[in-house]
Amino acid sequence: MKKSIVVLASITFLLTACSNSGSETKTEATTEATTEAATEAPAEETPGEAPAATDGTVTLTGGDDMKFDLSEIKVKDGQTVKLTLVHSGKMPKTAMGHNFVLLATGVDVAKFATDAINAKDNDYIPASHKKDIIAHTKTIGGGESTTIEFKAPAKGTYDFLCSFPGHSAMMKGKFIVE
Ligand SMILES: [Cu+2]
Repeated sequence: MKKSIVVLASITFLLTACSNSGSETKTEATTEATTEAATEAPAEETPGEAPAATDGTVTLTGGDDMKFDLSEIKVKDGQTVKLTLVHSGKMPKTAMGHNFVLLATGVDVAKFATDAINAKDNDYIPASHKKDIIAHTKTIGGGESTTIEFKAPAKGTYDFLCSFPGHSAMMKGKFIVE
């Protein structure tokens, strides 16, 4: 009986002590924790969100599934773009070739792709559209990669595609110069 009274007394004392001096510190602690959580959360998300590095280095991957991993590429005005095209598949160039073609503004993508079908001898780069092309890679097959460097065109939004026959329906995107 005596023991439980002592225990009760201690608990009462602790509770009193808490409610007296504790209320202020408790609020502070909660505020701190909230602020920390708020500032930490976005910082963790940032790396995964960026589709390309801000230094103009771009890696674009296409596989046997006939898809590019990026539908949007962003670079900065005046930057030298170093673009690496990676073919992550296993199929040969003749069956599943991929390239990257960046078109000037105002070029009809569908028309370009249609004309590219007849340009097999020139890596599917139609000579008649030379002035419509800002930059392009060679056409590669599974397991290969290729890198090109070019100066980013003027600020704006441009179309890019793979000009291998039939691929541009799936393999295309926007190249944005900010
Ligand atoms: Cu392709």
